[in-house]
Amino acid sequence: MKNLKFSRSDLWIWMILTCISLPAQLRGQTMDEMWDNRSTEQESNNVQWFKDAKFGLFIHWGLYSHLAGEWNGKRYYGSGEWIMNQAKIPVKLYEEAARSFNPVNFNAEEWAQLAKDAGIKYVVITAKHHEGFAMYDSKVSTFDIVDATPYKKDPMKALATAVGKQGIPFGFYYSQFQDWHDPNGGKNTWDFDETKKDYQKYYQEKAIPQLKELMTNYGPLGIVWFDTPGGLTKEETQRFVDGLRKLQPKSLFSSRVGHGLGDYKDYGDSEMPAQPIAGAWESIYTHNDSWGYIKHDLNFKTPDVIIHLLAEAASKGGNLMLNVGPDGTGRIPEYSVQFLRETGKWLKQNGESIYGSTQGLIPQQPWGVSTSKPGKQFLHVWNRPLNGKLLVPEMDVHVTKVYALAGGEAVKWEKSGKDIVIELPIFAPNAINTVFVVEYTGASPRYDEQAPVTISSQFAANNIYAASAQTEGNARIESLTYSHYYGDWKHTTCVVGMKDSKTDQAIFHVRVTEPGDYQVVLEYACEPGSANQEGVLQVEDKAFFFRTLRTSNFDKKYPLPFIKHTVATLTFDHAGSYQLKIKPLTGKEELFKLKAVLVKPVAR
Ligand code: FHN
Repeated sequence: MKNLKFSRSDLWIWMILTCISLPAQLRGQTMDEMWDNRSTEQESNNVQWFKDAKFGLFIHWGLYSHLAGEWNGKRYYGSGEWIMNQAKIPVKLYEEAARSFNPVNFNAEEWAQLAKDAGIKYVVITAKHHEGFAMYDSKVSTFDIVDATPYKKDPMKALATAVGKQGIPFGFYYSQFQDWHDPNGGKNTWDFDETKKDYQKYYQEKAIPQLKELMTNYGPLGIVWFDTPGGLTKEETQRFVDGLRKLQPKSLFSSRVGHGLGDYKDYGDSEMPAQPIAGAWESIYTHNDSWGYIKHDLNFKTPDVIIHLLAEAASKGGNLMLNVGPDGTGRIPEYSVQFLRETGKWLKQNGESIYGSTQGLIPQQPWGVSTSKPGKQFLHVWNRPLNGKLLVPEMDVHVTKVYALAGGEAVKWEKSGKDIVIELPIFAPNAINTVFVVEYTGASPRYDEQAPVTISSQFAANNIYAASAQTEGNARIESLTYSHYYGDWKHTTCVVGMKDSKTDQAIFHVRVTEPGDYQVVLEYACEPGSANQEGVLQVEDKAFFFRTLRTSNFDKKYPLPFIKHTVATLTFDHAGSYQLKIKPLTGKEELFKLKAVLVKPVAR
C-alpha cells in the first residue's frame, strides 16, 4: 500500500463500513447472486441523458490485454480478462507480467475521435477489473499502471480529457468486490483461503479509497459501472452507494452495484430483453467473443449485426453499450475501428431514428423493428417484402407524410383499415437498415403486447418468437442462459415446462396477410429425457402430430443447440387471424424448450 491520506469523506465512508457487524465469510454470495442484473428500485432523476443516448462504448483494457489470451504458450478462449483466473496464475507471477506492459500506441485523442465518428454517446472504461490492476495512477496500491509498468503514465487521465473534449459523457468500470490480487478481495481461491478473507477490510482499504480517487480526480463522471457485486448486505450496499454519491451526485450507478440499488438496469452480458421494457436500461454486448483483448479471437460482429442490435435495443426502449478490447500496446483492433466507423456512417444519416427515441408503437415485424418520437414512427426495414409493399399493422393514426429518413424522399402509402401500406422504393437488397418515417397527428396508438404476429408470404420466413406465446397450465416463458466460450454468455427466451397433455399448451396468435401454402417449423432444444415424445400442433380444426427430436442436455456451461424441425405443411385458406396451439400428448417429461415457430411460405 502507498501512503494513505484520508479526507473527511474517506473517513465518513470508512466509519459506516466499520459499523457493519456480520462476519465477512457469511456475506459471501453465490455466483448467481454476484451476477446481479436485477432491475433498479428507483429511477434516478438524472437518467434522461442516458435514456436518450442509446449507444455507449464499453472498453475493457487492463493487464490481461497485454497477455492477449495466452499464458505459458497455451491459448485461452472467451473472456480474456479472466485469464488470471482461468490459468490460476499466482499473484506474484501475474505481477511480473506488468513489467513488460507498455501501451506505447495508446492515443487518447484517437480513441475519443473513434467514439465520436461511431456516433457513441457515452464511454465506459475498466479502471480496475477483477485482476485488481489499476489502469490509472492510484495512490492506494502500487499494482497500477504508473508504478508497476514501464509506461509510467496515467492513460485514464488522458482519456477522460479527450472524451470530455468531444462532449461525450465518460465513466469508469470498477470491479468493487472481485479482486484477485488482494488477499481480502473476492474470488481468488488459488492464492488465498476464501474462508479467511475479510471483505470489509478489502472494501475499506482498497475498493472505497480507489473509487474515491476515481470519483475525485477525473472530473465529472457520467457513469460508475460496478460489476459482480458481493460481500455486502443490502443495507451495507445502500450505505456504500450513499457515501459514494456524495462525491459525484450526478453520476449514474449501474445496477450491478447490487441489491437493486443502481440508477438503471443492466441486462446480463449479451442479453436483450424479449419485449419492450419501461425505464432506463442497457444491453451490453462485446464486439467479438471476449471483453478483454485476445489475439486469436477474430469473431467480430459485422456492422449489420451492430446496427440491428442498436435498433432492436432502441425499439424496446433501451440502450446498447458495445464493448471493444484494445490490445496491450494500446491499439483498438482494426475490425472494431472499421465496423464502429461503419456504424457511425449509418447513424449520421439515420441517427434521428435512434437518439432520443422511445420504443416502437408496434411489435417486431417480419421486416424489422420500429422506434418512435412524438408524431413520428420510424420503421427500420432490413427484410424487404418481395412485392415492395410494407405492411405497418394496427397504426390507426392520421398519417400526414411518409418518407425515407436518409435523403428525405417521399414514398407512396395508403391506409387500409387500421393498417398503413407503404410502397417501398427500390433499395439495395443488402441494405443494412433502411429507415422510413411515418409522420402523423393525433394520439399515438398504444403498444399492444398481445398483438398477433404477422405472417406474410412476402418473406422467406416469419419468426414467431417464444416471448409472444400465451401460455397455459405449467407452460411458461423463460430466458435460458448458457455459454459458448468461457464467460461468453448467451440468452434465449423459450417456452418451457409443457408436460401435462391436459393442461399445458402454448398458443400463438397470428395474422396471415396472404392465404396460401406454408410450412411450419418448430425451433427447439430437447434434452435426451424429453426426446421421442409426441406432441401436436393444432391450427383451427387440423392436428399435425410430431415426435420430438433429441438435441442435448441443458448445461449453463455449454452451448444450447436448437433444432429446426418441420412439423407441418398446411394451407391458410383466408387472410386473417389464426391460433397455432402446441401441446404435449404423452405427459411424461417437458416436451421441449421452444424457441420459435417459423412459418415459411411454400411459394413466394
Ligand atoms: O466478469 C465480468 C466480465 O469479465 C465482464 O467484465 C462483464 C461485462 O459485463 N462483466 C462480468 C460478468 O458479467
